[in-house]
Amino acid sequence: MAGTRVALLAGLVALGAVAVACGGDSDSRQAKAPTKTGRAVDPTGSDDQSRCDFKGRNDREVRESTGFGSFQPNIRRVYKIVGEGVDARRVVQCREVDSNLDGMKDVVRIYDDKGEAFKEQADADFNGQVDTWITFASGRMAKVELDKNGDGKPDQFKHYIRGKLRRIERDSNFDGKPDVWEIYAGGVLERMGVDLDHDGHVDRWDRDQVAVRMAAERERKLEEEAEAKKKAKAEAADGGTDAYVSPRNR
Ligand SMILES: [Ca+2]
Ligand SMILES: [Ca+2]
Ligand SMILES: [Ca+2]
Ligand SMILES: [Ca+2]
Repeated sequence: MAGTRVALLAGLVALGAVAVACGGDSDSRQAKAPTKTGRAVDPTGSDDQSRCDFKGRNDREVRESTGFGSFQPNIRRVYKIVGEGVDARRVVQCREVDSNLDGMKDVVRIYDDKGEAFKEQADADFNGQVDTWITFASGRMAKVELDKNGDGKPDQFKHYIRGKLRRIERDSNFDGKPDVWEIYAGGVLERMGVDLDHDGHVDRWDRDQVAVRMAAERERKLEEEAEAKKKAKAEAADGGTDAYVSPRNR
């Protein structure tokens, strides 16, 4: 349980929820600080499963910060500098976090040129393999793909319209083709189609059944929790841009 709590705390810190309240998440250049596991942080990201694109680039600025509960920098932001002189500002391009403080980055978010979230990848079970892929549209979640059987390929697809869940497709026998379709309205499961013989066509649509309603309630609660987490994460995010401060003036 202690490990879970550490991971949860680190996750909150990664989202900025705790860091803001505690005034933590201070920028740090103290690379090579000892870690909980005895590893050291390489500022080039070569040993922490970094997926941000900054290595060997002099048009990127990298900031490492340390979340509450971590003994080492566990949040990395990569910026590009836009404009010149007094108009110069940093635009975040990539942000990656070691949520469970094992020294390996497990969540990476890529931003577009305006600093809006574009894509995210996560290793939610910390086994070193990506299992969650998120696509954003206009900064809002549009698609979430999950790998439930650990084969490296997504088998659950959640589609969102204007940030609201509309459809889930599940590949329950992991043959690469969806066989369960769930249609949502207002966060509630409206109907569910099942392809029983796996020929790619729905054989049965279920509506207004007790099981469907229970599934809807379950999904609604899960989505609410996920939305709350995403909201906290979004609020804690960089907001895309901030004023550029010359290294000389920091
Ligand atoms: Ca990690
Ligand atoms: Ca994983
Ligand atoms: Ca899979
Ligand atoms: Ca299937």
